[in-house]
Amino acid sequence: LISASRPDHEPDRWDFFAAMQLIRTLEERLLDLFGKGLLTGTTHTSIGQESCAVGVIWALDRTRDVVFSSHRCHGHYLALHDAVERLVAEVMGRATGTCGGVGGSQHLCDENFYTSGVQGGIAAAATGVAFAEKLKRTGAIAVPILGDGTMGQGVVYESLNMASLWNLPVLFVVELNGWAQTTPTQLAAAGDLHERARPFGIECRRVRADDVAAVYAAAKDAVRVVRETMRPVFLAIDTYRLGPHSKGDDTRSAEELAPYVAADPLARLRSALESTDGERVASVVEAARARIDRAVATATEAPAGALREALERVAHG
Ligand SMILES: Cc1ncc(C[n+]2csc(CCOP(=O)(O)OP(=O)(O)O)c2C)c(N)n1
Repeated sequence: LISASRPDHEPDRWDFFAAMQLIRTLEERLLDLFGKGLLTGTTHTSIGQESCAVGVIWALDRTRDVVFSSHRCHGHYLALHDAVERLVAEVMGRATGTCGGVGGSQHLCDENFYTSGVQGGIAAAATGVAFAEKLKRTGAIAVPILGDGTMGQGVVYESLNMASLWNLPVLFVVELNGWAQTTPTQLAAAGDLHERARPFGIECRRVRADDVAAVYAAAKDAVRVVRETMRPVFLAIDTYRLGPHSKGDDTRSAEELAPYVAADPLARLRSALESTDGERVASVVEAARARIDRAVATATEAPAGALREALERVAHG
């Protein structure tokens, strides 16, 4: 079974590829299902940003670290818990979904994984959880994964302040994808976002998302520092969103996207691996497709969750 969670051994390029391909396949399928009118609500894909999810999440201790993600959360969730079937059922509003179909795409809650569609709130939640973990002496760290647009939210700065002042084990991650919905980051944020946490006395690090192994190495070292020093670290990842903000809402032209499509980290990894073993690449791609097919078929047959049931009652009397 193709898996999005970290293997027991130190991951190699094939492991990274399989996990990123599974995330891409799932999210392309979700867009397709929305297009066919088979899903309701909304969804935000991380197409083009999969190396951030896999690189950061695989650097964590999955058994105790606590991850907080945003509206763009599927990749983070799969990299942590590999719960393809529960996620598909959740987005389809089924009782078998991660949250019984009540949370949908943006509001997942599963053991040490939480998401919220309210921009910035996760920074404060993660800071509070880090405080609790510190008091309990668990050795766990909290990891809020934010977007560059969310760096305009005041609560993020309150959280950076408290995390630094109280020496809390928080790894603040920001995925700098250049856009907040339809607003380019450079029209909304003054100064250098890579250095945003420095005035709070927080060490700022950066990495490019082009190479998932580099993201993994940078995140691993940042996690080590947070755990050893019990101090927050701020990790900025330069990436790019290749898909629309949510479903069809893309104001960017094909010319603007073209160089980023050509530099797609997943496509580049795939062609590097194809030059060593094309058949193995094809079988990874096929295994991802087959797993998503099965997950969609199973969820389609599953009973409706409480929210969907209530909505259907309202619609049909
Ligand atoms: C408090 C709040 N304000 C506004 C929104 C609407 N909103 C949803 S996503 C988004 C853009 C977020 O941009 P960014 O943080 O860069 O993340 P990205 O979508 O690029 O991953 C906005 C403004 C929201 N969900 N919450």
